[in-house]
Amino acid sequence: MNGWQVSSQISKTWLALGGNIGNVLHAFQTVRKSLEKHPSCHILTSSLLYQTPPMGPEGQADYLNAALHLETSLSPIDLLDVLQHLEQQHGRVRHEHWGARTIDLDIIAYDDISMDSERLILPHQHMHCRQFVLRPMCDISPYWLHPNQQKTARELLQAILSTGHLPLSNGQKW
Ligand code: A4P
Ligand code: MG
Repeated sequence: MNGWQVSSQISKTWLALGGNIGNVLHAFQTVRKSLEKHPSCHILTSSLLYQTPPMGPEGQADYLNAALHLETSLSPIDLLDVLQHLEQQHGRVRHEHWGARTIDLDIIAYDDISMDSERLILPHQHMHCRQFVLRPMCDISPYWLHPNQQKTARELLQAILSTGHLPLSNGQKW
């Protein structure tokens, strides 16, 4: 039995990975390996990897986006600390809001918790209107139910596509 399984409560969480500077694929793979090795995390599934048009300031390169489904015994805030530490290791410098970045690690959701604190908003406050989050989320948990919107990931993605947004190109394994 792994160490992580004997600790207190195991929760399910979904993470969004994004980035558009440097070797983003390598950064994603390194982050996934670090989470695999973390004693309090266990990766259940990885989404496919998507190349996505940038949202935010003009002139940015395309992004890569993906999502991970994890079991964890970390609390939401402790998980955020782990993710922010991984962002730092990958040279993440926070400057322009929605600007280019090496890697952005967001918690899409944690169990069916709905919270709004200074450091953490769950589910992620914009996840329900972003194809680059919902498309990978649909690979791993299409029937995940947004606790506030009362719609599944698949329904939220369908709602975006029905407004005329072009679907993303097919994803690939990573
Ligand atoms: N924070 C609150 N809730 C959360 C959460 N659920 N997960 C706080 C993670 N962090 C959360 O984030 C600012 C603060 O949000 C954190 O300190 C944390 O306490 P940040 O990553 O430092 O700053 P940011 O990047 O300006 O904000 P954010 O919200 O992460 O950026 P977004 O909204 O994710 O947008 N285009 C494409 N195609 N693909 C992308 O992935 N990403 C962005 C970034 C812009 N355009 C993109 C993409
Ligand atoms: Mg972020």
